[in-house]
Amino acid sequence: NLSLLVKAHGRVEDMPHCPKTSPLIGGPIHVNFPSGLTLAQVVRKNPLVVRGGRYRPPDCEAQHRTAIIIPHRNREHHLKFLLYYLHPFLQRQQLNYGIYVIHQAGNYTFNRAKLMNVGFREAMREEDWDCLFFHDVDLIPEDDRNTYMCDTNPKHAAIAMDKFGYKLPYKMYFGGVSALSPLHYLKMNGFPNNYWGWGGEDDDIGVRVSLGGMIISRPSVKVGRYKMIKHKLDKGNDVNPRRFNMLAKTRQTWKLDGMNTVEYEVLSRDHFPLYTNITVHIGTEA
Ligand code: UDH
Ligand code: NGS
Repeated sequence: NLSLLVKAHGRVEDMPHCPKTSPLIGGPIHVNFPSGLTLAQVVRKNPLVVRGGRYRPPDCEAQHRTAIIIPHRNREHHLKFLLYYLHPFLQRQQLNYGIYVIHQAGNYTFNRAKLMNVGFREAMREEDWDCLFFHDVDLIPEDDRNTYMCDTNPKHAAIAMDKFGYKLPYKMYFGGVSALSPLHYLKMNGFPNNYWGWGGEDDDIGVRVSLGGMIISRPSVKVGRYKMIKHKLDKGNDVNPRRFNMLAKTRQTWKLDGMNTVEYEVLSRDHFPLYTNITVHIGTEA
C-alpha cells in the first residue's frame, strides 16, 4: 500500500497539497496513432504508475481522486492508444487516479451502461473516489485543460469530438465521456441496465441527470475536444431497435432500474501494470 510506504519514509506529513491548477498542464495535445506501439512501451514511459493503473503525484498531496471507468470488449488496439495518452495526461493534472477496464465476458449483446454500473460499484469498493469518469475506449482527449475532476453537477466532457466537427451534435448529447461524483450517481440511481446493443443509453443517462434534480455541466468547446479512433460498429453491438420506446419511459423506469437493481458476477479482477481489469458476466437481454 503506497500511503504506508510513503509514511514509512516519513514523507506524508511534509507533503504540501498540490496547487489548485497544476503547473504541468499545457494546452492542446497533438494526437496521432504511432504504429508498432506496445503496452510494454507505455509501461516504460510511465514509471510512477503502480499495479492496477494507480498513480499519485510524487511531490504533493493530490486534491482530487478520480477513477476512470472504461466499458470494454475486444478493443485492445484502442485501449493501448488510450492508455498511451491518458496516463501522462492525468499525471500532468496531478491527480490521484486509477484506471478500471470493465470487460464484458462472452459474446452476448454488449451493454455499455450496465458495464458502467459495474465499474462504479467495483471501483468504489476499492477506494473512496470523489469522481468517476465514464470513458469510451476510443476517445482521446486533445487538450490538457480538460481537467478530469468533477463539477458541482454531472459533467459531459466529450463536448467537441472530431467526428461531429468539434461541436455538440445535439443539445442533450451525453455520450462518449462523462464525469459524476458518487453523490450525483446516487441521486440519479446510476445508469440503466437494460439497454442492450447500440444507442440510446447515453440519452437515458442524460435524462436521469435532470430527473435526479441536476443539470449537465460542460467544459468549453475549445477544451472539451476529443479525437475518436475510427472504427465500424462491433459484432455483438447491433443497433438496439427498442431504444426509442425505452427512452420514452425513462421517467417511469429510472427509480426501478439502475444501481439499485444491477446484478452481475465478477469472473476476475486483475491488477495489471497499467489498469485494473474486471471481467464480468452481466447476463443477457430478458
Ligand atoms: N465497446 C467495446 N466493445 C464493443 C462495443 C462497444 O469496447 O464491442 C465500448 C467502447 O468503450 C466504445 C463504447 O463501448 O467506445 C461505445 O461503443 P461504440 O464505439 O460502438 O459506439 P460509438 O457510438 O460508435 O462510439 C459507433 C460507430 C457506428 C455507429 C453507427 C450507428 N448508426
Ligand atoms: C443518437 C443516439 C445516441 C448516440 C448519438 C451519436 O441518435 O445514443 O446518436 O451517435 N441516440 C439514439 O439512438 C436514441 S454517433 O453519431 O456517435 O453514432 O450516442
